[in-house]
Amino acid sequence: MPHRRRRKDIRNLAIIAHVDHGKTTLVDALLKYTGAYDFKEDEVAIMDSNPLERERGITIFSKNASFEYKGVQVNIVDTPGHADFGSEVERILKMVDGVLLLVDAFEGPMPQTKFVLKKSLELHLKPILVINKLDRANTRPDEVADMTFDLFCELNATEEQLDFPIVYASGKEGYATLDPDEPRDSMKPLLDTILHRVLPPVADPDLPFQMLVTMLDYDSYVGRIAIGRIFHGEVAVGEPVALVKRNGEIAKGKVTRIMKYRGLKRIEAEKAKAGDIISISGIEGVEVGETIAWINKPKGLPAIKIDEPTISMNFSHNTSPLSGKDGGRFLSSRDIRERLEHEAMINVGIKVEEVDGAERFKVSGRGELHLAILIETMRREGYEMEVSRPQVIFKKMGSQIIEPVEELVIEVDEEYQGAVMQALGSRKAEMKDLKTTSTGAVRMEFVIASRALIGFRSDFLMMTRGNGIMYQNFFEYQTYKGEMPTRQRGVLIAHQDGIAVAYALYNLQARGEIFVKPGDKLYAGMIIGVNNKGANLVVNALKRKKLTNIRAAGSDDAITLIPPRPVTLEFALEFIADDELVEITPQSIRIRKMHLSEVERKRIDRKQKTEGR
Ligand SMILES: Nc1nc2c(ncn2[C@@H]2O[C@H](COP(=O)(O)OP(=O)(O)OP(=O)(O)O)[C@@H](O)[C@H]2O)c(=O)[nH]1
Ligand SMILES: [Mg+2]
Repeated sequence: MPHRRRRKDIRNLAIIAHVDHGKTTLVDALLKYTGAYDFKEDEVAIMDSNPLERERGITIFSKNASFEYKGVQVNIVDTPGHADFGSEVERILKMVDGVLLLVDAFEGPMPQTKFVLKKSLELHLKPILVINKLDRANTRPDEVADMTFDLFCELNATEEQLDFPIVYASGKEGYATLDPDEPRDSMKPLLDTILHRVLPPVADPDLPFQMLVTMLDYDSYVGRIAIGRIFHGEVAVGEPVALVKRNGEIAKGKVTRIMKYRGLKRIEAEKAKAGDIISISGIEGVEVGETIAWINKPKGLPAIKIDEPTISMNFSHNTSPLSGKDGGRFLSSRDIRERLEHEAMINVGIKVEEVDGAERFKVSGRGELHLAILIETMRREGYEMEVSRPQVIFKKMGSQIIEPVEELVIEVDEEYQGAVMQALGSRKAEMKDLKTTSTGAVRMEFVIASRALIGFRSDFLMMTRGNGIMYQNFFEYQTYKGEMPTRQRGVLIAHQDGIAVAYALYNLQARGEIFVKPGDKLYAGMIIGVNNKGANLVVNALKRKKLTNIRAAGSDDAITLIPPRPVTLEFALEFIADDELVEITPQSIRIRKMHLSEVERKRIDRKQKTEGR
């Protein structure tokens, strides 16, 4: 092999792990130790800068940061751990030369650990294992190291990959050590391991310019921004460049701005060279996976695979009687269409199609969370809309229909094992493994159709009183698994428009969980709670107590209501049936029947029954 030039002044790495194993907190620790960011008191997870990330305590968007250590610039990409964003992590791995694989010192490797490790090994990366959260009680670092070693073997790691270094750390306390019995005082051992074990990027500035676009950003002033790594050559502001599309077509553009990463900031630069991770503006129509190249000899880098969407929902403008009364600023189909088209442009994995003559849009994404984040973002921007139940996307293989199935890991106390197994059995799950963990919990692994899992999480939380852990992860496509049970419980439906009354809700709460509180605006066809008995019931939630004598006056106030179930977006999307919708406004999330009139619902019901006969 010819001698390959490497740039010793730089390292590019990503930090990967299962959700919540402490990636963002560890980046905090590295930025703090190297002084790349000036932390204020109590400031944590600074990379989770988006308001939705802060609210949910998870990373949604990958982000770049950089710091300097011993004269070397280290670019680090913090990635999301949630399974919906797995394909984004996979793309990011193409941009880096090394990874920190974090594993919680108590939990050990989890489904997403396996997924991200598999992708890293396939790309010939040599991970550094960081056994993290060493400060927690009941950690078992040696056992976790062994379990991770076994996982490397199971995933066919090479000899070289198996020779991974292990660093023990606590991102929270800000220390790392090569030996858990040694003193723990700084991040230095991890930083030194990064310098020694992450290869400097292969980078020849004399070759023609080539940059692989791994992420996109948008700025209303400069338009689309391409983010990625320069593999070869150099580029400067003002230069003409070529854009090599995925199909080999060539478009032309001109670099109007180059930004590099310093700490958490992007700073403008006049030029950049091989090995740098940068963002470039000025290339119209650029998409993820394409190559920006030298204008005189444009050559594409190997294309990045973009995973197909797995789930879809219909979006349309809000047709409820309360439309526009909740402070929404963007109400029309046209508003929604423009916003969705913009999203499809920059959010890889989101696809938008028109249905029903442009009144409705089928929006497809990589999972329920992926779409829920889009809805939540639009809602905060002032959009109102209604969305239908998430549907899994089937595929055809020859004459066969195939559907996505997931690996599901569940950890519960023994007392809930039976109920969970029964619920999953009825959803045609196949059990793959069952063990008792060192803390005495039961850990079960299943393979189950993705379709069967929609709506399961809320049942699971109720079943285990919030004490269970559940992780799912796309596994593969398998042959269609047949009919799945639908929601067993019925719903309580408001009979007419008005304001919910405490007395009426008091009488309804014996039937099942209630979603609304006194004073809430209701409309005919809106779903206000659950009917445990199974059937759908139209009920009067506006009824006041008859004042038969003087003492009864005002007694409404004395009624004690069970606190209603808060209708969060995730709950609503999981809960609704095929003939129901979630209404989303900046202020409220409501659940409703698609057809608000009872007569209309009955008519459709009868028609379906006659047709089904
Ligand atoms: N005890 C302890 N807790 C930690 C440590 N690092 C992170 N945590 C906690 O674990 C939770 C998740 O931490 P994050 O850093 O957001 O985890 P993450 O891997 O970035 O999560 P995602 O980006 O959502 O996948 C937070 O509540 C942290 O406070 C640690 O070293 N020790
Ligand atoms: Mg994070």
